[in-house]
Amino acid sequence: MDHRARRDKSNRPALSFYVPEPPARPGQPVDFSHIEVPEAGAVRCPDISEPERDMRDLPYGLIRVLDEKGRAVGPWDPRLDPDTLRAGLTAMLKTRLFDERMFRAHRQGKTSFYMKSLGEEAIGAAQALALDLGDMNFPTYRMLSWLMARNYPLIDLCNQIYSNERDPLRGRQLPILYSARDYGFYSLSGNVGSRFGHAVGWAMASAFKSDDKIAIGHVGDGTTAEGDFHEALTFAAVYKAPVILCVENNQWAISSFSGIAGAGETTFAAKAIAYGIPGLRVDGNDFLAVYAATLWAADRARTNHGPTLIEFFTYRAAGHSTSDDPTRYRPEDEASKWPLGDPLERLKAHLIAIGEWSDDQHEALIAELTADIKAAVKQAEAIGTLGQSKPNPREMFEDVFAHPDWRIREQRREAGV
Ligand SMILES: Cc1ncc(C[n+]2csc(CCOP(=O)(O)OP(=O)(O)O)c2C)c(N)n1
Repeated sequence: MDHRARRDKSNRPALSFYVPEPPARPGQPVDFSHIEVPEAGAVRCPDISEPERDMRDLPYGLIRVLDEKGRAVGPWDPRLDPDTLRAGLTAMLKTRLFDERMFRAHRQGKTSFYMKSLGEEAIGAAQALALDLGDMNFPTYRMLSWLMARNYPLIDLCNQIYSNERDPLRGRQLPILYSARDYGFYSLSGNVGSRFGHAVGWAMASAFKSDDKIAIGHVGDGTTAEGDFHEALTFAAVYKAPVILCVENNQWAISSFSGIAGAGETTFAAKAIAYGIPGLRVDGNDFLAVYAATLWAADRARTNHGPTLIEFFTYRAAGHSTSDDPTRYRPEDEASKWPLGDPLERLKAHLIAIGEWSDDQHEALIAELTADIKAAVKQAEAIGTLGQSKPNPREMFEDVFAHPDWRIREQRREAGV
């Protein structure tokens, strides 16, 4: 008799599997009780040369520098000068005002699509200032603040968003998938996981050429469930690529909450442990913590200590895009109750606390940036908004390959351009 048949199976429960659900749905009270917010300054800052096996506490902590009073505390304080802090604040504010203006432009039919960075502006702004010119960012679509911090021209953003004849990418990308090599901003890949692989490959190429430039790659929490994330981490770890790999855990992947990507089982930073590389978990709404963690990982990469995985713990305060309505899947007031606050308000409070900013200066900056944005929008609208003017169709066949192959020539002939 088969030994399996002798087992008594009658008392076994039926098999089941588990589908995680977010703690609150529309109409229910907001519930962030599962989120632990440790004191600012509580996490230690190890030397970059410390072996990875001695750093396995870091992915379970939360690196925070700014406390509730707006003071910078603890070992991760990057001790930035006031000009850098003001540059960060300006980039964040410019991003927020521009986002608001472009969201409205979408509702007015002037662009086909837009995505806001609301609540996540600290990440791109701090990293653009922390990393060197020449380093390469493989960004998400929520990193406009990087371009703002590096002073990318507003008019070029507007022309791309309006898909008009001066679109710097000549209609080859979605309105918000920017590409700005000279600003350290690699062509934004809409295939969400691919950016990690691109960043690792670019970093390895830089090392292969004995260059001194490093790469930084970004994905969202939802994208960590894709194979690309794990493949890139394997390559980065094995070849000790000079790269920083970041997960923006903004709690949502369109309408899927982060639990669907595994947030209930462990932290995203802790995924680093399986690959044998350091993982940092960082308050993504704390400009100073983002800056310090990025610099720490950059120092490791630049000194051939290998890659670092950083989880930025944050919250997507707006909808995923102009095509999304978040009130369908989460409580309407969830964003306003996010326990880590608003990154812009926190940096502003810090600058005021150290006597380097005031409410009046803030209001004046808003007025100045609003005027700049208005001027760029006006200039772009004179060239054309969606459907009013377009790049020449002939251009879609140009700059695709260094030497156009027969398919391109054939398609161009068929299109008659
Ligand atoms: C490979 C791939 N699959 C699916 C999509 C469609 N898509 C675009 S954004 C998105 C959600 C991504 O969520 P997350 O990684 O958490 O990033 P977030 O938008 O929250 O920053 C999806 C599924 C895509 N662009 N690429």
